[in-house]
Amino acid sequence: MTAWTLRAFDVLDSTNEEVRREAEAGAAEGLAVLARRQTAGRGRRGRAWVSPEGNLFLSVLLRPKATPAEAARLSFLTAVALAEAVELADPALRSKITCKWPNDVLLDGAKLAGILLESRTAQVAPGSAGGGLDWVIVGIGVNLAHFPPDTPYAATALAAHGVTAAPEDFAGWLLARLGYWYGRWQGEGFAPVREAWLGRAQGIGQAVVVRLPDGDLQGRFVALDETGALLLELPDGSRQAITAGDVFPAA
Ligand code: BT5
Repeated sequence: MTAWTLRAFDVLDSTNEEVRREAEAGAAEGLAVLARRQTAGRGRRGRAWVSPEGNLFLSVLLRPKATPAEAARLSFLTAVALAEAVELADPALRSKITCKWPNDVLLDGAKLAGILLESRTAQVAPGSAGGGLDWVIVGIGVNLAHFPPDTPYAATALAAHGVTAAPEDFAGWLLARLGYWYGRWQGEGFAPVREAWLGRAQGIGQAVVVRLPDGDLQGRFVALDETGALLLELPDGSRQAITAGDVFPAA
């Protein structure tokens, strides 16, 4: 299990940005940064993350011995840890918590939390084999107290379900579960993480729309493959592995 070094701030631009600065300066694996609020919280692909005080903003620094493709699967591991942390906040929420491909945790079908993975590949001498990872930052935002009302995918917060959790407490539960799953991933690979994620997957077997940069794909979400790709069964019966995109329930 990873030993975490937690640093807490009142305000930061982004906890991912703070950890990136520390990583570039040589910080060791296990640094965890918590902020009460963020002024430039970010999501994937340049999107913004609404970051008011009362919610959780946490980023951790990892330096796994893994390829970039393997490290991309850390989002599933984080989602499972997050789901378990929510259960520690209130065990009664167990049946309402699901993991949505690739990086969200839903409560009663609405987005409770988001995960942002950022990484840097080590520089390699020209002509040598591809570089390993220098660092991976796992950034986690959880709507404990507040959620934005006007997002394309409906959002929610723990407080909206009558559950009160302080960011410091939630960070403790989350880091404990994250350390556990990171240890298992390092020892056993992706298989146990995949199984735990599938046990909580949102929309398996259902009709979905996958929004890709060049258009939408309709199909049935049939599985998560061994690499973390979403397997989509198309109307003609063929299967396509989706490695990046946003998933919505089919209308
Ligand atoms: C994510 O992006 O879901 C990843 C969010 C990661 C945020 C954490 S907070 C700590 C760390 N520091 C950072 O700067 N970031 C990480 P994505 O799947 O791209 O979702 C972003 C979209 O979700 C936005 O475009 C909005 O539509 C919506 N959104 C924004 N804020 C939200 C919120 N608080 N709750 C639910 N949805 C939100």
